[in-house]
Formats: sequence, structure tokens, C-alpha cells
Amino acid sequence: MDRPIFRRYVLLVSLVFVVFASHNGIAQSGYRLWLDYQPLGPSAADHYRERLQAVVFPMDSETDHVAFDELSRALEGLLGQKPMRQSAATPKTGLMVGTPGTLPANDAVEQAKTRLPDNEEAYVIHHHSAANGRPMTLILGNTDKGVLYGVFAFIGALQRSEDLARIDTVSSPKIKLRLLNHWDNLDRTVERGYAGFSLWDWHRLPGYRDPRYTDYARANASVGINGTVLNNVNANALMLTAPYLEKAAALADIFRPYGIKVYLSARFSAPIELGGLADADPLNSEVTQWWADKAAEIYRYIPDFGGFLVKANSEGQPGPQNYGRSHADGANMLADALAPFGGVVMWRAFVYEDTEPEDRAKQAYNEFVLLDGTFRDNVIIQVKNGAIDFQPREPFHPLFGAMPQSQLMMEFQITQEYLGFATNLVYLGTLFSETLQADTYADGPNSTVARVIDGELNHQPITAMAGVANTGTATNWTGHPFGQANWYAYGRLAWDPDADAGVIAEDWLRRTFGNDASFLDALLPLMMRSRETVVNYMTPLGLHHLMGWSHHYGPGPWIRDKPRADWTSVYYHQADTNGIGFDRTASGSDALSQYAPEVQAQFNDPQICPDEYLLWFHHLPWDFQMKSGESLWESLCRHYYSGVEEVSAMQAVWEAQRGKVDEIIFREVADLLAVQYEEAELWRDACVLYFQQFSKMPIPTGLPQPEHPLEYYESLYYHFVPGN
Ligand code: GCW
Repeated sequence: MDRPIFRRYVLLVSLVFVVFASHNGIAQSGYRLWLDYQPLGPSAADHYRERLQAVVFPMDSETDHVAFDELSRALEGLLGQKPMRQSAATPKTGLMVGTPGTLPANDAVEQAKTRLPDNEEAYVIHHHSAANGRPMTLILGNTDKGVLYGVFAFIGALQRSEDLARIDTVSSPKIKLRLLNHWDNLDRTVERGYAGFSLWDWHRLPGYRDPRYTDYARANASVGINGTVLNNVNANALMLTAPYLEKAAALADIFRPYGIKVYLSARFSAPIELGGLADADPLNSEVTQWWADKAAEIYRYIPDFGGFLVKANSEGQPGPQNYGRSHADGANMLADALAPFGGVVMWRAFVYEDTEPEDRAKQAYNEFVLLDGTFRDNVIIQVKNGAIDFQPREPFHPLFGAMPQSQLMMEFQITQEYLGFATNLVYLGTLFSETLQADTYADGPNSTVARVIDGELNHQPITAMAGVANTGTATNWTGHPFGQANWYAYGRLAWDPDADAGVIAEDWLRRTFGNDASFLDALLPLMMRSRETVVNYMTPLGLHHLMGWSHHYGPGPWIRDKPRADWTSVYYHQADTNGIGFDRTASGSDALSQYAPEVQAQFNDPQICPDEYLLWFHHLPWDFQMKSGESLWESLCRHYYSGVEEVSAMQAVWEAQRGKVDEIIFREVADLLAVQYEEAELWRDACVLYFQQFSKMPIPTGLPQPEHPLEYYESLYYHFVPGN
């Protein structure tokens, strides 16, 4: 983080701290996430208590009920006082919550109404001083959903101990569909899941409705997530059978009051597997009829069903290309089946050839750009943030700047498949923002990815974002206590892709751990730096895809000779005695030409290309002179070593927090940081030794030699790695 911004945080942090003494030593297992309403310090509590004694909160719907319950729960926990509901304002009333339709008309409501954006999920928190001087806070939504989001935002402000007179916000989501994607299998294993088993207890559904489902919905609603895809994109057709639809419907019923819709991953070959048809050709009328009937059946179970997510012709999944048809043929066929009911199709662009590949980074673009403008209005193309696969760092996916006549959505990975699983502390808000703020130049400067996916640039009516969930049955939901921050940050950025990752991190810290200024001062910079740290010890300077075979755990730069070249590491790093890196300029795969000329100009010349992307786009000799003046080899070593040192610095920062957080969580994070340190060392030593065979240069003086020879690292084998 740059210094001025950091100073601003510090200032803000200390100001709030002076006004309200905060609570210390929160006792929590992590289960309650950022919704753990521990008592506020006395001055904050006193400030709120009197004003929030009585509330006017008309209740017309289930959503109103859950919003009021949440408010009561929060006030009871934070202030030790449940609010009294009243039908009209009395002198004691400091809070009114509702819509222009449900609240009694008065000046305050009229004023707040004028500030409400035209969006059914928008809300305003309006501070009103009546003529008699009595202050009043209004939480006003256009609909009950806006009310719910407003209530959660208001609770957040109380958790941060903000002065009531300053809690005044207008907020409207920039993205319409804000989803989690669960890669959850029906046997409850989770593909790339590191936090236990699937939350969905299929066997006991629909009969047993685990209270955890409600807590899941509360957490999502609190950050604005309004959709969830329940099953893995590597889909089992069984999900679409009646027994499972009944189970999914039970979940949908629980989520509905929280404004959350259920979606399902659809297996493209389901008409064969379930319907007994001879093929799943999207132009075969029997197939289209099968899907139309299936859609009608699903809507009988789930009247507000969101739609399908589809992974087709990718990594062995069936799809329209099996029948010589295009992705548009497949997506449009499903879209037609859902259209009468208002459902959408999220069709993934994560595709690459089964056969001898073109540079994998180019393939999605090659397949999809030709189809621009041919998709139905209820199809949205789901594009991963980068063109390879959720690596610790990738340049933004070229498709974001290349399909102006199609609806595009973002797919991020919240689960840390390539970023250290649930043992590494990595705050992903910065990674998400980096992609969102990247400039595609599709329509001149400031054509950021955020503006593409929020529909501003190409005026797409349906906008969406998906995050591959990091949740599971772990007591604390995400395995690593700080993994919760990534769920939180994802939701906040889906609501507003231009939000500041630092503000979000601070918010999460305060809501999770309280408002102790010294704790925040220490932890905020740590979180903000943590992603760069992992890049340094795993894949610095634009390297990518160096992880262990298949399970993706630990370093594997030596991975070669697999069924496909682009599943190996040697394909991506291309290290040999001449140098290292993947040449994606015109002299190589020319993937760079898929970007706008302005973007090409940033990356094309290795002398100019930012270090972060250097070896993504260039193959360079080991003695190539870096901007720092060091050789490429030296710089590579320094990045690996500094990554490990940074983890050690994180450990020291955390050690100093003893007593400021609950002891169990303190220990858990401390232990996990120790694990992270070992894993970082492993990455560093394995990669440095592996590349040294080619550079034939010494590890720069002053840096310790790896403990073991390369063969040792290559021989390490891990049994039963989770998520595989
Ligand atoms: O990153 C890769 C994962 C696969 C995943 C695939 C995808 C669900 O290793 O496990 O499959 O991406 O996104 O489809």
C-alpha cells in the first residue's frame, strides 16, 4: 500500500478509537464470521443505546422479518438491548426501517426517498434532524431486499463504532447477479475445497434443514451475494433428477428470504444420461424438448430458479462441439429452455482443445470472439479473471476487451487452489481489484474490466460476477480464519467492483476482530501485502503454473511428460540454458496480439514490461538486465527469498497480537503461519534449485543455500491431498 493511503487508514483508525473505546479479546470459534456481535465498548454502546431503543419497522414479508431479526440480534449483542418495535414514531424513536410503501409518510421519509437510486436492491441510510432537533436514522430501500442490505450495512457501521450522525450512505449494486459457485459434488467432497466437506447435506435433505444453511444465507446477504450455484461445474446429471431438485428446493426456500436465488450446474449430456436420448445435440428437436421439459419441471420445484451454469467442452466435459456445434448453439438452446421462466445461462469460457494445443492462453479468445453477438439475451459468458487458470498473478483475460456485443461476467476463485490452500494467509481483495481495475482499452482509455462487467461500457442488461466458494463444514467455514476475508471481499467487490480493497480489508478486520487501533494498524498492511508475498515465493516475475501435479499442492517446476503438454510446468516456464519464460509476443505464440494496441505497448518490450508480467510474455536470458540493474537470475532468486522473509515478518506481526484476539484463533493463525513459512521455504528452495540447473549461476551471496539437494524436493510425495 502506498504511504499516503496507509496514513489515511491509520488516521481513521485512531480517530474512531479515540471516540469509542473498543472491545478486546473476542471469544469466538470463527463460526459467526463477521456477524459475531460482541458487546461494544461502553462509550459506543451508550451513544447508540438511547437512540436505538425504539424502531419503526413495518413487516410485510419474510425478508422484512429476517432483516428485523438480524437487527435485533445485532443490537442485543452489541448493546445488550433488543429494540422495541413501534407502529409510529414516538419521542424515543431514533430509527425507521422500511420502504416508501411500508413506512408512514413524513418529512424524513420524503427526503430519504429522493436519494434512493432506481434499483430494487438499493438502499439509503439517511440521517435526519427533525425541526424539534431530534435526530433520526432512516434505512430505506425500494424493496424489502434493499431494506435487508441497508440493515446489514447499518449493523456494519455500528460494529465499526461509527458516530450515528455520520452513518449516511447511498448504495446500489453495480452488478446484478452476484454469485457463489460451489464446486461441491453430490458425495459431499468439494473439488478444490480445503475447508472440509460440502455444506449441503444431500442425504438428509430435504427433511433436515441444518440451521447452518440459514447462517450461510445471512453471511451472503450481509455482503450482497444474491445467488448460489449449488453443485460442481464438473456436473453430475443426477442433480437434475426429481429427488435432488426437491433437495435443492428446500435450500432455495431457506435462502429466499435473504434475497438469494439457487442456480444449478447442468451437465450437457443429461438428455442422454437421464432422458435416454441417443445424443445431446443442441439442434436435435428431441434434445431441445427434453431441456424445455426439464426447465419447466425445475421451476415447479423452485419458482424463482436462477438458471444454469455450464462447463462444456472443457477438460473432458461434454458439450455442443461433440456434435460439431458451437458454444453459441449449446448456450442458446439452454437459454431458450429457461427464457419462458426468466432464467439465465452462465456459459463458461474456460475452454481449451482436447488435442495438441495452441498456447492455452489464446484458446478461449480464439473460440469465443468469432461468436460475439450470436448469444441470446439471457446468456452471459463467464470468463475467468485470467486466460490460464486462477494463477497467483495473471494479466486480465483478453476476452474482456474483445466481445462488445455479448454479455460478459467475471469468475474469480475464492478458494485458494493456486494460492496456498487454506493454510496460507492470503488476502485476495487486492488480486480481485488488480484485475477489475486493469484497462482493456477496448473503447479508449479507462475501459477497465470493471466497466466491462458492470455493463457500463457495452450497455449489457445482465451483469454478473461469480466467485468459486471457499466454504465447507469447517467450524469457521473457510479453514483459515483469514479465508473469511476473501469471501467477504468477494461479495463487496461484486456489489461494487470499484470499491477499495484496503477499505474492505479494514472493514472485515473491524467487524471480525473489533476496533483495537494497534491491531488494525498491524494487520491491515499485512493483509494488503499478503498476496504479493505468495506471488514472490511461488511464481514471481510472471511465472505461472509451477505447482504439484494434479492436486496442485506445493512446488512442481519439474512436472513434465503428462498426457498433455499444457498440463505440465515445463510448458509454461520454458526454462533451459538459454533462459526462462513464455514468449507470447509475435516471435512466440503471439497471445499478446489478443489485447488492444495500448495494452500490447505496455507488455511487448521486455525493457518496458512491468516485472510482474515479464516472464508471462517473454522468454529471456538468465543474464537479462532487469530495471533494478540485477540480472534476471539474481532478481528471480531475490523474489523467492524475499517471499519467505515476508512470511517470517508476518509471523512477527501476528505474535505481537497475543491477547488482542481470542486465544484459540490466535493460536490457529500462529500455527498456520508456521505452516505457511515451511511451505514458502519449500517453494523457494525447490524452484531456485530447479532453475539453477539451467542458469548455472550461484545463488546471490548473503542468501542461505537450500537445505537439501534438488532430488530431495522432487522426491516429496503427498498422500490424500484435499480437494483433488
Ligand atoms: O483450475 C481448474 C481446476 C479444476 C476445475 C477447473 C475449472 C472444476 O483445477 O478442478 O474444475 O479449473 O475451472 O473448470
